[in-house]
Amino acid sequence: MTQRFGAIGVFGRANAGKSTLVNALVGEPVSIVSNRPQTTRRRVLGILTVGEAQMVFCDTPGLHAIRNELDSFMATEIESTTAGLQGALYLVDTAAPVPDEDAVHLGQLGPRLQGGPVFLVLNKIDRVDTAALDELESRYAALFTFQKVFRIAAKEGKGLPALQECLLAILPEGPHAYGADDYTSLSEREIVEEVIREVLLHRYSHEVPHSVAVVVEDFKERENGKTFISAHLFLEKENHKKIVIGKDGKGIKTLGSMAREKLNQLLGRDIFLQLWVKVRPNWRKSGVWVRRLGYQRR
Ligand SMILES: Nc1nc2c(ncn2[C@@H]2O[C@H](COP(=O)(O)OP(=O)(O)OP(=O)(O)O)[C@@H](O)[C@H]2O)c(=O)[nH]1
Ligand SMILES: [Mg+2]
Repeated sequence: MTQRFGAIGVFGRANAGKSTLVNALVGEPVSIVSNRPQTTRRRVLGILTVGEAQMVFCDTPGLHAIRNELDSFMATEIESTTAGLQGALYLVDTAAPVPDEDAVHLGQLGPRLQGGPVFLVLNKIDRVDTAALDELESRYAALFTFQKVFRIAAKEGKGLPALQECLLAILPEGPHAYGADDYTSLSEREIVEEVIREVLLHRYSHEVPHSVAVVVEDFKERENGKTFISAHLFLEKENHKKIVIGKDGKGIKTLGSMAREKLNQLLGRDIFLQLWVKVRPNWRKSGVWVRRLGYQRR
């Protein structure tokens, strides 16, 4: 049988549920999720192979205002994802919609998608009644020409089979770009960095999670069968460092064991994880540091 292949961009405001949807479609935790906006910082590819069809979902950072160099990097990640797509999903958090902002974003995205179909995906329908959804659907239909509208609850997998079926139908003939068992574009190092950041996002509120960048400095297999990983956590302020380290180092210890547990499972082997906390004032405002901490085109 002939192979079919295509890439689907996943766009929308921060916190709309893009990463949750990509994970649910792929069936693996490809992209980290949190209830805080701006969780995803760079494009992450989730790969789904169904028989002769292979789809690559390009999860993007949420669209938001640009205040620093990290935000600029995130905006470029969104823009650079728009080329070569077979189609795009535009996600809306129906429990907290901001149609005016979405209108601006769709106006910018539309021309870049070069006529490819854009599907409106109304997410989190578990939190909204049907009448409100009907109203929202009409409002969005007036903003942009969507090929089709889907109503889903990504977190519980509701409405996903119909969406997947529709996307499979738009894939053109073409060879697969990935192996049948591949499901992510991230390297093991990147997975470690993202998992540590995800645990931080879940454990801390306020500025701490936004101010962190995680860099794996060392990653090696030891003779005792364990994988040794050393990672640096860069924070913007001394008091953030204090918060993360915690009283008598308890905070960083808990963070380390939570991350290790997740990583043991994800990487399928025994991990020894060492975490170091550093302060790099205002790194998000410095182009040089943003790049040095891994936020650059690859
Ligand atoms: N109730 C409900 N919550 C959801 C649903 N889908 C996602 N969420 C929650 O919405 C929050 C944001 O989800 P993410 O997947 O991180 O959102 P995102 O669009 O990737 O966010 P950024 O990466 O910050 O742009 C998380 O707390 C999810 O658990 C859903 O269908 N129903
Ligand atoms: Mg995300």
